[in-house]
Amino acid sequence: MPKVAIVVGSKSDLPVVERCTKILEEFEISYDVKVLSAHRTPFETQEFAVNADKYYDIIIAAAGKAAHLPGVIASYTLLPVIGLPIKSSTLDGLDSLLSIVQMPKGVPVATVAIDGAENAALLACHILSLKYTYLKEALADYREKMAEEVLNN
Ligand code: RP5
Repeated sequence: MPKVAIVVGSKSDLPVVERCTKILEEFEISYDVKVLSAHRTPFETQEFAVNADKYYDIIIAAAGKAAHLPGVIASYTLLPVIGLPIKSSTLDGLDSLLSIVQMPKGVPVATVAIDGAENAALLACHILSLKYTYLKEALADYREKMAEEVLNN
């Protein structure tokens, strides 16, 4: 069974992440949500990231402001990390986006849009479908439903 770790930098990020967990539930993918901060709980964040590949296939890391959490986690694991920039500041989330997407070469973080929680979950499904091939059919159905919704309106 595929398993996703969703890490948020603060409890205040949870409302956005709920849209992500909804999609994972639609695809019947199990997940854990953890609150870990790269600067407030650096040791716990490191411990999580170092051991993450024992329990998870992929990590979604959501953070706002100077959003170093996804990059820090990515530096400790070979699992793919999807960064979800949270619009949590006076800069409308542009700070979060740039902090996550502008990773220097060597340690990539796959970054989705500001508050792009649904796409973070869907991208995780696409990556997971390489290993758990039954997800391909579910993704194809999802796309088909989306197209129908557009055409029937
Ligand atoms: C980041 O700072 C979190 O990811 C959150 O988006 C932002 C604000 O955190 P709080 O001050 O609401 O805890 O670490």
